[in-house]
Amino acid sequence: LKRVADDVRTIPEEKVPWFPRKIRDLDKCNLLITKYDPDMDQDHPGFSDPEYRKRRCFIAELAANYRHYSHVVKVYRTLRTIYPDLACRQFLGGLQQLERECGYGEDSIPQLREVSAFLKEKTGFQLRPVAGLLSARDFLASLAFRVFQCTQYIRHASAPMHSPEPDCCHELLGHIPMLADKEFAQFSQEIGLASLGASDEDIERLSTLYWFTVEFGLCKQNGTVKAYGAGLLSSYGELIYALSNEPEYKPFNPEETAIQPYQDQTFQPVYFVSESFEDAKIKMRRYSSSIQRPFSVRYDPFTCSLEVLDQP
Ligand code: HBI
Ligand code: FE
Repeated sequence: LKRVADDVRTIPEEKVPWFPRKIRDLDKCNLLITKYDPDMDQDHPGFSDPEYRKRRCFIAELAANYRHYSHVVKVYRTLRTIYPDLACRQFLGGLQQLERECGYGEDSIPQLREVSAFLKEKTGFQLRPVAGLLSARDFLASLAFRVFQCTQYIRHASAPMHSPEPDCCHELLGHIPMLADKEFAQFSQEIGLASLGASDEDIERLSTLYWFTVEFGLCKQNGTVKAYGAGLLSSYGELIYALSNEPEYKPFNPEETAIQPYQDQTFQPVYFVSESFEDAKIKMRRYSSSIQRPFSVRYDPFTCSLEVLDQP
């Protein structure tokens, strides 16, 4: 049984107009009829309003540059197949909710505003757009307020499975599902609170802790090891590698984890395994209270502000 569209191609002398066959072909369905647009049509009510025409042009240009990002489809599809075996239960639960309630799917990239509203309801976390990689101090400070700084651009299409910097695939697939978990949200805020006003050396140790937990953390679950780190959950290659028997595992212990040298160019040689998020949070809290600061901080969720208490 031959499909009609295949037949079309086999009869070259019968010219049938081209038509789209895949959703990404809609990128080519872009022929505009301009005769009624205000640049061409003297009867258009906006014809003599340069401000209006400028703004219309700006918005129209965004539409003209819209592309169906098929490499993002590939990222989503490839990772989605291995999550059930390798991702922790909290991640899988979060992702499922995002797929049901928030427009996650291989053919759609949700809006930051929607995902932020979703998280706000689940754990009080909110997203704020960021222009790129922030300094560790600034990035960690936002976590104290349950704000996650989220990049919005997409990785380059020539390398769909890798990005040297955070991009929206990394944020949406790696971080967001985890931030929908209450225990993990609390753990993240804990690191943020510990970073406020800390010395450069303490910031360095806290970012190493962040690296080996939030980005590359593993945890025990029903007798097996699963991934919860966003760097793993957004990288097909490293996710498989981290849960193979190649790398070394060490138990998560903030004092030791905070001084472990790390790799941001290749796979990690060592991963830290937590007993549970509850356990990681308790250990993290104990570690942060050991950081010397001449004051202590408390976050007031009612006013979304910090109370700084001077220590006697
Ligand atoms: N900036 N935008 C952004 N996203 C991150 O995930 C991020 C960052 N700056 C530093 C950082 N992560 C970590 O490597 C730690 O230093 C906190
Ligand atoms: Fe990240």
